[in-house]
Amino acid sequence: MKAAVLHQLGRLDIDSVELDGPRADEVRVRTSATGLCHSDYHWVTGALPIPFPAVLGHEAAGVVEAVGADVSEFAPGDFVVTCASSYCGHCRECQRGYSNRCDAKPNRPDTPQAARLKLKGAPVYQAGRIGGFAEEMVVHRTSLVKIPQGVPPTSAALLGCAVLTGAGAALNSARVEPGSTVAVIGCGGVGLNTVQGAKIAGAGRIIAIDLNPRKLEHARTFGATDTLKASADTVAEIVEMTNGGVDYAFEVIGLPATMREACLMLRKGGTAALVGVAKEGAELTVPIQPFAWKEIRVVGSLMGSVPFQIFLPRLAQYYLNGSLKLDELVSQRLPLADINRGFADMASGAAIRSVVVF
Ligand code: COD
Ligand code: ZN
Repeated sequence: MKAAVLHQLGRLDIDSVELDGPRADEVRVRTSATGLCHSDYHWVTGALPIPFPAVLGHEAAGVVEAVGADVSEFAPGDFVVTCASSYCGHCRECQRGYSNRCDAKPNRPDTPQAARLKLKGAPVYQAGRIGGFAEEMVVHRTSLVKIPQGVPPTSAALLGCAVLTGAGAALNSARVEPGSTVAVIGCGGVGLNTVQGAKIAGAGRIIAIDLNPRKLEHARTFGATDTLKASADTVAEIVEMTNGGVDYAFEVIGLPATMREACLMLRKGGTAALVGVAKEGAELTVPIQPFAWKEIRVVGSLMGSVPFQIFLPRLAQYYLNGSLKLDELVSQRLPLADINRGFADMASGAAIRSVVVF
């Protein structure tokens, strides 16, 4: 089968690879569509390390082709979405209900010893234990969830990362309260979903902040009530616009400077949620006194902060009843052969999400 393979930094090559499995607790899925996430781009550029060769892509939708002997929850023909939050079910985090933080992700088919993907007999790493930029995927059963029919595959694919991460930050990590004032710094594929998550939560005012004016226009269509072009004065402008600061500030880029701004733009009792992941070793510097005088809080956010098997069908239902936009997140559909163009459009800021369709 065909796959886009990362052999070196900077570009993907289309190769014929061999796929093995499913083994007992795995599922083989024919890929319908896979979104290009900024994390994939970080691997392409080397901003995040990954072993070579690798098949990237973790935000996929497809149809189950075959299930392993121990899999009873899926059957051939099921419409499924992938998520990188596979889990063991036994560790402390899973047992507390936070399988997104699982300590012992199962059955690592992405390790050379257990590789399900091979190129001329040599192991190929499956990014996110998924490898969605390929015609088929063999994944652990805990990397999948069934999605109701009626969500088009190109839209459904985005549920597993961009929508889960973005909307989950607002609805689960920070638990935005009805009527509150929210700022979202960085309105890309993930941040726009934080905007619509805040809207679903009933936020009274949602201020979108981005360097790119086109992203601000998009943010309005996803529910932002106000927009602000990011500048050196972002914090002062937000404090002025809101008469003292916001109840919730989301950083959805991954930069220490904008994370600091998220903390500084809070009103008393406000919460900053850090969704972006900064470079290895990066540190956040913020004044300490507001933690006491203003009782501000800073929270992390990983893959929506909940078990995705519960949250993604709920998000699909929001789409089906018209309260969550998915189709509008898809800027372009690409054949696998044009995947490098999709990453170029991400780098230039031209696309919200580009989706490879098979
Ligand atoms: N000020 C304001 N806006 C900015 C700035 C800045 N200094 N720099 C960039 N931006 C804007 C860009 O214009 C763009 O609109 C947006 O920030 C970034 O959007 P995208 O579409 O490029 O990126 P996303 O939305 O796909 O990804 C953002 C993440 C924060 C999720 C990502 O970069 C990241 O940190 N990934 C790892 C975290 C994670 O858990 N991800 C989920 C699993 S992959
Ligand atoms: Zn992602």
